[in-house]
Amino acid sequence: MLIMMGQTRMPMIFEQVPHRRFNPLAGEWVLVSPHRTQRPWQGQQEAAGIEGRPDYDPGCYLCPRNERAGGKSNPDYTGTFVFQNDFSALLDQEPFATPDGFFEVAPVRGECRVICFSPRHDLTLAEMAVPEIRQVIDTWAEQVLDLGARYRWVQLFENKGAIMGCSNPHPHGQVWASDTLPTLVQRESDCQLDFYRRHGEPLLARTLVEELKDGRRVVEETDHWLLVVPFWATWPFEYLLLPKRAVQRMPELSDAERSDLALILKRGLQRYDGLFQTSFPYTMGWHGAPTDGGDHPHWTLHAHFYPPLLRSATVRKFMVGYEMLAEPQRDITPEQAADRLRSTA
Ligand code: H2U
Ligand code: ZN
Repeated sequence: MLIMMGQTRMPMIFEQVPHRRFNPLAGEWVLVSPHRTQRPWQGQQEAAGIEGRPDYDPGCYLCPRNERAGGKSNPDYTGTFVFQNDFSALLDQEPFATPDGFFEVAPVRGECRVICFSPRHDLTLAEMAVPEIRQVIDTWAEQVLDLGARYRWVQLFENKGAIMGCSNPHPHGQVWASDTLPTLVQRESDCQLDFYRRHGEPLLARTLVEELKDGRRVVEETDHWLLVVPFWATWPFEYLLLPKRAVQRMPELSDAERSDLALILKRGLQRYDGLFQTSFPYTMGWHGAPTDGGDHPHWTLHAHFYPPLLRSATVRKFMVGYEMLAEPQRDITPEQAADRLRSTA
C-alpha cells in the first residue's frame, strides 16, 4: 500500500524500506536504511557539554587582550575580531614551476584568517543576541569582499565542539581563501552548471521550491530564508540554509536579508542545542559563486551544517566502513530528522 503525502508524492514506503537518494549538488548518492530505526526513539536526555565557562579566560588565545602563539596580542575588541591565522594552511606565495610526470603537483596561493564572533568566551553563536549574530554576518560579507578581490575562492566556516576538532570553545570561525577552487566546491559548481544548462534555472532555486512544496523537511522559515534537512542529507541532522532570492554571494545580501539571516541562524542553532540538551557540535560553512569576476547565474549562495551527533550528546555517527569504501549511508530519514528538530523546545 502506498500512502501519498505532499504534492511531490514521495510515497511513504520510503519511510520504511532501504533506498538511495541522489544529491544533485554533490553529484553523489546516499543510501537510506530507515528500517533500521523502526525501534521507538528513547532519546537519551544527557545534559552533557553545557558546562559553565567564564566570560573571560586569561588562558584563551582568542579572548580580548590575550597573547597568541608567536607573541602577538589581541586588541581589547568589543564586537567581532579578525586576525591572520598564526598557523595558516595556505600562504600568499609566488607561483613556482612544477615538474611534469605521473604524480601531479600544482602550486597554490592563499590566506587564512580567524574570526572571533564575540569577545565573550562563554557564548556560542546560538546564544548570542540576534544583533550580535548580524555583526558576524556583516563580518563574513566583508571578508568575502576583501579576500574575494584577490582570490577565486573564499571559504567561510566554523568548527564547533571538541568532537569536531575545534581547539577552543571561544566562539570563532575561520576563513581560508585560495586562488583555486577546492575539490568539493568545483564539484558543486559543475553540478549547478549542469542543472542550469539542462533546466534553465539554478539547482538551488528549484530545490527551494521543491522543499517548500513538500514541507516535511522544513525546520525553519523566515521572510527571506529557508532551513531544511535536505532530501539528500548525509549527516543525521544536516541542514541546508537557502536564501529565497537568487543571491550568489554573501556581500550581495540586503540589510533585511542579513537581519533575517541572523534570526534563522539563531533559531536553527537553538534547535540543535535543544535536540540532545547539549551545546551541539558541527561544522558549518558557506558556499557562494566563485569570486573570479565572472558571472555565475547557476550558483546560489547557501550554507551547509554537518553535525556528527546521531543519538545523544555522546553517540556520534561515524563515516567509516561502507561509507569510506562505497557510499554514504544513513538510518534516520531526513523527514524524521526534521520532525525531531521541529519538536525540540
Ligand atoms: P579551530 O577553529 O579548528 O579551533 O582553529 C582555530 C585556529 O586558530 C587554528 O587554525 C589558529 C589555529 O591555527 N590559532 C592562531 O592563529 N593563533 C593562536 O595563537 C592559536 C590558534
Ligand atoms: Zn576566550
